[in-house]
Parts: sequence; structure tokens; C-alpha cells
Amino acid sequence: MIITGDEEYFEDIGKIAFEGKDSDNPLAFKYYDAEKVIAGKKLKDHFKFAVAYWHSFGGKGTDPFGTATQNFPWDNSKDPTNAAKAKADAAFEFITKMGFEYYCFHDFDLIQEAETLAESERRLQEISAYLKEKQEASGVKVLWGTANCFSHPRYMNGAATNPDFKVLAHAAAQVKVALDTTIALDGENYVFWGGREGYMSLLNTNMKRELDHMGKFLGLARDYARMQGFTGTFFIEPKPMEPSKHQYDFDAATVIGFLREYGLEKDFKLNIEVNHATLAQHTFQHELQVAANANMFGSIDANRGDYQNGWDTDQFPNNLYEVTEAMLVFLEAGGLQGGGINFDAKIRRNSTDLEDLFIAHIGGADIFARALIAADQILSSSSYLKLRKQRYASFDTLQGQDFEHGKLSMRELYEIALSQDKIQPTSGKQEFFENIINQYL
Ligand code: XLS
Ligand code: NI
Ligand code: NI
Repeated sequence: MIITGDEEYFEDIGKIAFEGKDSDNPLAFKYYDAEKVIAGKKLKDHFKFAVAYWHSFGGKGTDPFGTATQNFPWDNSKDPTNAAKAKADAAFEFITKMGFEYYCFHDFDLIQEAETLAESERRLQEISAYLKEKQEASGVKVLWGTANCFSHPRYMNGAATNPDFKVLAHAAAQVKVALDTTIALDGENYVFWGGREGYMSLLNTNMKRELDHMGKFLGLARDYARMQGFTGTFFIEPKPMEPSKHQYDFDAATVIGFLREYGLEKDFKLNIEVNHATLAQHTFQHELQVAANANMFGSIDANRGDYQNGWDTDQFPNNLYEVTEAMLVFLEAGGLQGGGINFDAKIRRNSTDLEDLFIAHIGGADIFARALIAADQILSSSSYLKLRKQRYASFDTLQGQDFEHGKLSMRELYEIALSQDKIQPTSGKQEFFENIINQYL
């Protein structure tokens, strides 16, 4: 029998309520009213907010210069099973009090990895049974699972792209078990983030061979999961660098090309992370649009980078303008395909109060709600869509339309150009577009 822990970890904090923007209560939502209907859907269904197990319950405030600062009460046991159960208790208490419905995990966020693969698998089965009961009791679900194929030293030269076959086989076994775990927990999706799938120096790297291995590996993982009855979507999470100097899943466009090259485009979509977009010198909005263009607008890892630091700081989202631009694409694309908004974000090293975890997630949910509401108004009430359409009006009739329909040859375009009047410049009106957004924030 499984004994559910009865310890309350956040005993001073109750269920987080929506109190509206005039509330001064730091532990209340100001904009995220889960049941509010915007553009035909409840906010909670637009977003499917998820808590990242690793940052919120595994992160302890460490950084490359210092050890843990966040000594949270669920971290007291040395025994892996007891520690994992305490973590699960804290996680489910937190998620339920937030009023969220989802979480995301790596295999060894759930329970500490063992010395052998067989024992790791046994541990995962044990903790999954415990988590399954907690899911059933609370209604909380798994948005996606994944395997951590980047932390252990065996992966220092990559996992699916490792030049040593033994490591590739180990990674395959780990992904198989992570898929089994995700399926056992009724996970809706499965993510691949290739932290060390890339290289540090091309001098010692056969790039083509490594990419072929990765393509094959992902195909095998998909086939295995489908055989087990998994019907969810696989997501690739692009990131240009860190920890590898150069990662193969650089950005959305690169990943889309890769998926098509290896015949994976039917089963895979993208999980776009804000801070990864900006590391790739793109905007969050750009990456979402690239994914939407390819019909691969799958899921979002919500966070933000730092304007001054060039690494993945994984801060909680708070840039209203950035998220509003993103929500324009989100609504125009018709929302996420299977995924949700996972807060892949961590409280700062010096945020050491238990309530900081709540405050951070409240802020993140409020920013997305406020941005989505503004974006919906921009799309439905402002001249934004009309103005953008007008810029392309010359393609809606006559020769422009013929071109779009493939009815004009190169020679005909040449003849049109010879006969037409001098071209008058047309303003792009960028500042006007920017002002429209500001008007609705
Ligand atoms: C790291 C990634 C990671 C993935 C899951 O930068 O964001 O957290 O989301 O492996
Ligand atoms: Ni992520
Ligand atoms: Ni990240």
C-alpha cells in the first residue's frame, strides 16, 4: 500500500485566488482568472500552465560559484524513495494550491538516479505508482515527460550523438524508460531537449554522422512509444548553445529542417522557450511564428532572459511587451497543438522564502493572462490586422494575385516591370504598429 505523506509544506499558504488588479495581496492573481473566457476559451485551457519539477522542487539555488541557498523542507531525507515521495508531496501541494493542472519532469527529477540502469528503472516504477495515485486524487496531469541525457558524466560527449555506441545505447535505454514512465503517468506529450547533442570543436566531430544518429534515434523512440500506445506529440526544444558550444537544435527553423530531412515531421512539433529564442538572436515572437508557419506550434517553455547576460538565466516571465507580441502569434495560430505553458523558470538564488515560489508563478501566470487579454483586444478591436493586410494588398488582385497563384512566368514578370510606372515608396509604419500594442496594454 502506498502511504501518502500528510505533512503540509506550505502551511501558511492556502489556495491562490483571483482577486483582480486592485488587490495588494502578493499571494493572489491580479490578471489570471482561470475561468475567464477570452477568444472563446477559458484562460486555463488556453494556457494549460505547468510547473517544472526540476526548477521548483529540484533546484536549490546553486550556481557555478556557490552551493545551495534554498534548503527546503522536502529535501531532508537521504533515502532516495523517501526523498522522492517528500518531493512529490510538496510538488502536488504546490500545484494544487496554485490551481494549476499540469507538471513536467525529467526522469531523474522524480527520483535520484541509481548506480545501475536496472535499479534506476525499478525506482522510477516505484515513484510512478506513487505519483499516479496523487494524480488521481488531485486531478493534476503530466503535460510532458523527458529524459535527462545531459547531466551524468557519461553524456559529456553527447547522448544520441555520442561517438561511442555504448553511450548511445545507454541513452536509448534511458529514453525508453522515460517513455514508459510518461505513458504510465498518462503524459500528454514527450520532449527532447538536446543539451549535449552538438559539439565543442568541429576538429574532433563528424557532424554528418552525428546528425544521422540523432535522426535514427528519434525515429526509434517514436516507433517504440507508438507501439506502446502513446498517442501524444513529441516536441523538440530548440536551443542554440549551453551546455554545448554549438547545439544541433539551434533554433526553430533549424529543427524544422532536421525533422523534415529525417521524416519526423508528422509526429514531432516544437517546444519554444523564450530564453532559448533570445540566445539564438531571435525574439520569442519570431520563434513562435516560425513554428506556426510549419504547423508545429506545439508547446511553450515560459521564462525570460536577462538583457545584459548572455546565458540561459531562466527567470520568471515579466516582460509584458514581449509576451503580448508572442500572444498575438499564439492567438492567430489558434493556440498550442497539444502542449501548454510550462514555467521552465527558477526563482533567484537569493529568493529563499517558501512563498517566493508562489509569488514567482503568480507573476508568470498574470503576465500571460494580461498579455493574452491585450492581444485578443488588439486582434479584435484595433486596426492591427487590417493595416498588416493592407501592406500586401497588391497581391490580392490582378497581377499580384496571378503571381501568388503561380500564373506568371519570370518573363512575364520582366515584361510587367518594363511597362510599369516608377515605384513610389510605401511606409512600413512600424512605429504606428508599436503604438497600437502600447495602447492596449
Ligand atoms: C534547458 C532546457 C530544459 C528542457 C528540458 O535549457 O530548457 O530545461 O526544457 O530538458
Ligand atoms: Ni526548457
Ligand atoms: Ni532552458
